Amino acid sequence: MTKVHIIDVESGNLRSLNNSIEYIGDYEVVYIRNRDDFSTLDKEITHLIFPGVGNFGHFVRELIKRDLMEPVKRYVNEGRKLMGICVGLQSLFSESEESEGICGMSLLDVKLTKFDTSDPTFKTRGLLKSVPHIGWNTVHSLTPSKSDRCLYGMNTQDKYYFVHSYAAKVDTPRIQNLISKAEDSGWRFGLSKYGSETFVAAISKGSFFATQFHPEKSGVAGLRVIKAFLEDSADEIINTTSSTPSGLPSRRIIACLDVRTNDQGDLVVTKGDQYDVREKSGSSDGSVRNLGKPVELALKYYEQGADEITFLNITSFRDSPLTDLPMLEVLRQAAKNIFVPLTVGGGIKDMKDPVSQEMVPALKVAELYFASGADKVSLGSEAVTIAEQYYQADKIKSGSTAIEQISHCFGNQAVVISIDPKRKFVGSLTETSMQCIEISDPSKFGPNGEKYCYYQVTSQGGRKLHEIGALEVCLACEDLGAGEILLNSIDHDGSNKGFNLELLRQVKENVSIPVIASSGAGCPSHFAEVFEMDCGIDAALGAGMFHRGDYKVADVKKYLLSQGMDVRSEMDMSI
Ligand code: 1PR
Repeated sequence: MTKVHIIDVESGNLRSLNNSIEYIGDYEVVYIRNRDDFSTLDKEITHLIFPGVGNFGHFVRELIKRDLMEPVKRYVNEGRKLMGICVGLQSLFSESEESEGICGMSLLDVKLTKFDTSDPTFKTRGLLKSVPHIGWNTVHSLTPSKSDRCLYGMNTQDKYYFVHSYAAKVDTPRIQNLISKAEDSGWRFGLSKYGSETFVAAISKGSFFATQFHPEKSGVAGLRVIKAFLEDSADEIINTTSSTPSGLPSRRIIACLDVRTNDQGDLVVTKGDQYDVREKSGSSDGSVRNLGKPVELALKYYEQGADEITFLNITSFRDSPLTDLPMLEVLRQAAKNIFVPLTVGGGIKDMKDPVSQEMVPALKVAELYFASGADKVSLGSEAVTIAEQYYQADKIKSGSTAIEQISHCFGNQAVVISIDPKRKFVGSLTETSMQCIEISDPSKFGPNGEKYCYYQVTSQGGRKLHEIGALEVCLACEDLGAGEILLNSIDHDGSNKGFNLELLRQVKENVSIPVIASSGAGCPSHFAEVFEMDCGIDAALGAGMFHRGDYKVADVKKYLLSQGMDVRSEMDMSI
């Protein structure tokens, strides 16, 4: 069995990478966690993978702490085979605006900079560009080289999964200089575009290769890239005819699975109407609605083309995830065969270990989920508490909240906030300090003729109301370091009447992180409606319509394509 070595600084989900390698062929994964491991294993390393997620400074500091900077650099300079991924690629540059004063490996003397939220491509439409850049994008330009090496099975027609806020942008003189000399120097660059900013998506030189995107999360297209690296088919013919890139990632379609234990003790996917998941009639009246098994359904949606899968453990505010091993097992099993991002939510907060009675920080709970195969964790109830405390403390950041701690270690792209708001009518703007929406259509005024509303946030699965609005929670969480918002709407949940456009617009127009539209999807045109709204939403989630089998994920994508919208479609699942 061929060995593949992976540098592991224990920050982020390496399980998926491991799984993708084992899925591709008869490989054994061996981890290198410090210099001693490196020295011991050095002679047997033929293929080294260097993945990184999260914060540039945190990642580089971990490499230094483990004394791995020098051996990795030496290994590359010896011309041996290495594949860097995401922050693994970034750390090969000299520095990043994300962590001033921290030096990377400087294989290329380039400083990474943050994407510009006021990018003109979006600004001219009155929008902020969402940062992080999360989603599926093309690598449109593969610079030629005299070297016979190509970029490892990459194809300009395929889409790859990116998630990052900082990048090596090509508008800097240093990168332009490197690209202009690429022909002679042997460096090859794959470029992508986000809005009007073009950045380095992949680089290679000799046996060295690195991608900004996550091949292990890029479906079959990504598996082909890893396979090409492992099989040394670097000089495979690739399609270099690129169409003009739009700079906009594909619309993301997410399948969501609300998971809980039913009355028989089995873990099932359920789905409620306005959060009530019990059957209302028939022989099973009163029992938890059972729509299928979590791993089987997740795999089905992956094969139908879902761009991400979200698991929400909807009762974990009662059952601690520390003892909720079946949910961790669901993730482990799902991550074996699903190669798109997996998000998990439910019960992520500081908590007491029910066995040892010791306090366990939310960061540790999140680590459990990441180690089981999650790429992102979603905070629900805890996010509301954090937002309330943030305003009580006059917006001063303590550094100790779950959002700050998880985003510091794993990057803000790994922290999703899931919000469960309910519409609340307001007679006059002086009645509340929340930012309100003015209702223009009189037929939609409140029961007492109220002309305003805001969205009051709930926690604990809709059971507890809080004196805070959805927008206020989102703004607080964004400031604290959340990377994405999963915006539910209890009023629309399970209704099949379409997404809550009013709420989505209010939030998306005021935050610059991506917002996932959730609740109410009943047919493919509802997805088109939310994307057409032109407030910058490019991800939408469906649950009931997929679980009931009314539509497949592929039906939604087919419809969006027919409406001229860009989606990722993988017709050929073979690697
Ligand atoms: O509070 O951190 O423990 O997290 C609990 C998580 O579980 C939260 O993300 C919360 O939204 C979710 N949750 C809690 N109770 C319920 C429930 O339904 N009784 N589900 C629940 C929330 C919302 C979406 C749903 C969409 C789309 N479900 O996930 O799938 O509304 O549905 P549709 O397309 O069928 O309309 P914590």
